Amino acid sequence: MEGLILRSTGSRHEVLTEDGVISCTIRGKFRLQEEDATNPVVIGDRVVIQTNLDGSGVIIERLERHGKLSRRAAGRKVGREHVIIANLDMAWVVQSVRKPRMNPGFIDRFLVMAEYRGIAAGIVLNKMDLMDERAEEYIGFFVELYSGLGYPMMFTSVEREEGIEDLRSAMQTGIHVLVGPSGVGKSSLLNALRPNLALRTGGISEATQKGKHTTTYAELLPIGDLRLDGGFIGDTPGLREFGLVDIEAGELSHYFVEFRDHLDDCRFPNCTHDHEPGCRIKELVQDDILAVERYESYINMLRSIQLGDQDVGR
Ligand SMILES: Nc1nc2c(ncn2[C@@H]2O[C@H](COP(=O)(O)OP(=O)(O)O)[C@@H](O)[C@H]2O)c(=O)[nH]1
Ligand SMILES: [Mg+2]
Ligand SMILES: [Zn+2]
Repeated sequence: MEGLILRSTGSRHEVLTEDGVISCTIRGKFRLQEEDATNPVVIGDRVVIQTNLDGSGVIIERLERHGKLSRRAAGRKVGREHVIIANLDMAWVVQSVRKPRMNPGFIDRFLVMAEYRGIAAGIVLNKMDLMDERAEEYIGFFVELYSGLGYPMMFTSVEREEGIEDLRSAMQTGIHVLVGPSGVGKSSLLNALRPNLALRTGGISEATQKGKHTTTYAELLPIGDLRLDGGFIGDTPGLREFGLVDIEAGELSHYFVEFRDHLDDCRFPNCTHDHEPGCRIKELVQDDILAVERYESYINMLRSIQLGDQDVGR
């Protein structure tokens, strides 16, 4: 029987099947095949299980993954891949109008990682109730920029219960995640999307304007009815952003969607669009055809990669 991993705690895995949720262990042999990963199954994995007479189950196979989200493992298992969620269909970066203010550098890093991993990306702009004239001017420009690039945008206010229905509709099928810095309202959005479930939301500290992070274990939460073909949202601890892990300087420009069509027009085929003469990208930036804000993000990320410090430049 096939199923979907909803939650993994230690050696117990909750698997959604046509017959409901079945608590499973993993067949010992299966574990050994996974030498390069820290965790044999993660939320979002599609698996094959066998059921026991007592109603529990055993995972005997993991189906091929697509759209996985991972980071490098730390500590004892350093260097191995630590997969956080598998079969991710869409990642939404959450930003707030104010407190904290929308951060285009964060959005660009997120979009680049999503492009690199082949995961569809969207932007949720929360705390629309905090919009004022100054914020409007700053944000209006970026709203146009990102929608122009083809990224879906959602505008929400948990406070006023606005835009939540639109976001919920966009999540009716597939596996989604909300990614974003502390305090932008991810937990509040999760609560609003799933009114039956009360997650804890961290209070925002006036001094630092940073909310508390309260998620403690990973799980897939159904958006509507609990069905295999329904929509899910992955709630995972520590998923604030995707690092720039593994992207090489020479390929970075491919993940800026609006650069792609012009990359063959630079004088040098290995142009990094930085200092080289005859760079078409720089020309288009000077002519205001490509947004200088995106180019600056590109250069910031390029520097981070060149320095080998893939988390700076934020
Ligand atoms: N004004 C306003 N505050 C919000 C909104 N959504 C969340 N907040 C507040 O922002 C703070 C951080 O929210 P939280 O959901 O914990 O953010 P998280 O760190 O991204 O999970 C809390 O005090 C929320 O009540 C909103 O739409 N408008
Ligand atoms: Mg939270
Ligand atoms: Zn160039």
